[in-house]
Amino acid sequence: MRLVWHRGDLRLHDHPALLKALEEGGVVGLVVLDPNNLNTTPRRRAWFLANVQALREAYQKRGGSLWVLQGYPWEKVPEAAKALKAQAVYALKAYTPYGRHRDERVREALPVPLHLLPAPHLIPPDLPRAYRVYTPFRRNFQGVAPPLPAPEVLPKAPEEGEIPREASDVPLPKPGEEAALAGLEAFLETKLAHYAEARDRLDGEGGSRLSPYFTLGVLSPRLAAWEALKQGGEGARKWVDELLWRDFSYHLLYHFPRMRERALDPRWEALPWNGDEEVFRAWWEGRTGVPLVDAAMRELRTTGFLSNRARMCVAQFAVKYLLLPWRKAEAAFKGLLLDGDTPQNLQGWQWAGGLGVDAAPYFRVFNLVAQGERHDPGRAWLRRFAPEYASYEPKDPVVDLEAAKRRYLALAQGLLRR
Ligand code: FAD
Ligand code: IRF
Repeated sequence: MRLVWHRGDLRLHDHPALLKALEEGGVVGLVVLDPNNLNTTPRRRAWFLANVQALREAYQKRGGSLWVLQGYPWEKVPEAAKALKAQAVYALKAYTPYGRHRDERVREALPVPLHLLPAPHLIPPDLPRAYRVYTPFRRNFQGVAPPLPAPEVLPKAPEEGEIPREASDVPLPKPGEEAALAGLEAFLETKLAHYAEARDRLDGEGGSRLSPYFTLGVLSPRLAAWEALKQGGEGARKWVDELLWRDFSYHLLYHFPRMRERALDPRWEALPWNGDEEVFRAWWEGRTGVPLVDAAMRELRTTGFLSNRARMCVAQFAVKYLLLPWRKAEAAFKGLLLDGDTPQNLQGWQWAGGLGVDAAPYFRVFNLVAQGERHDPGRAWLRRFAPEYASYEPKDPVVDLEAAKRRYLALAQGLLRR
């Protein structure tokens, strides 16, 4: 008997560890509900638990079973291994600081081997050379290896553990890999061809909206890229580029774990951050008087999703215009996202905020009126989420946009001269 321990890979398709364990003999799936991961907002807990439930059903449908235990993995994985007399535990390699720490502790606590197989990324995040800039990182892309099929049948085994239910304060997408695969198919069929032009829409309708699935590994990025490239075209190339940005995020955090606490370019830490709680709340609650920012923050709160363009705008506004303490804003933002993911969110904030990720120059400061007019030309998105505004012109804004931009640029130039 072998244990297959699922963590951020709640699926059966394209799963090297599951297939490897099956080659060796009997298999039982395992999820450990880890207080260190589940210490988050109700919507994010609910999304994770709904996908654990869907994974259990996928195991059952094929005749197998998924154990779900609650507690610290270094206690629960050995307990499950002992109860099932497992000869080994199989999992996909984790690349985040906590994931790596956890896996070392589990390895020490386990009387049997823990086999960690490379997770299907497009570029392995743990390249020996560390890149801070996307373009040279991307040169390591050598094409996509074919995805692995899901097993059709799984060995029969006893089942153990209840999956708690949690109510979400936002509607959740349909959980599970079947829904994710259907979503992928629909995106490829109807939107991929126009992706290059439509991806910047503020309403997010140009993208796949598959991020909540990718974040929990309900959908394999390798399978997604494989299917897109099979279809081909400019849209496919652009979309795969975004999946490569996802790998770049994992790569950055793997090599620079300190970016959880500090800007990748630590010179920016010396900006005079504004600790005023009122200003933070205005941003957070979407009442800054800047229409684009207010619509975006309200969409995020009421749906758990936001387009990439809107994320860039609100993060940059928080960092460059308001000088809000960026880690506090980054963490709060992640709590609202169903796809909230430590590496991607850190990368996104440090890129949009010009804090050292990639070659994003500090002097790139969005004009939030022009951004709105350009990427929501009919203002349908603005009307939907911030109907009190008739246009993208600010109304009694918390900061004067021109003055705040000048102030930031002067501060930035001063820091770079030091
Ligand atoms: P699509 O356009 O369909 O792209 C396909 C997939 O590629 C996405 O699902 C995602 O997995 C990946 N991807 C796309 N854009 C990026 C990017 N810029 N960086 C990294 N990966 C990308 N994405 C998250 O999944 N979780 C986060 O916590 C997160 N935080 C972000 C914070 C900020 C400030 C910014 C600017 C971006 C953040 N992103 C994050 C990246 C991006 O905004 C979302 O992945 C994307 O908007 C999700 O929509 P989609 O699934 O329709 O993407
Ligand atoms: N992984 C687990 O093994 N156990 C859990 O309880 C997890 N809960 C999560 C909740 C949310 C909102 C997200 C992800 C998880 N994950 C859990 C996946 C982790 O990201 C993954 O285990 C990683 O290797 C360690 I989003 O952090």
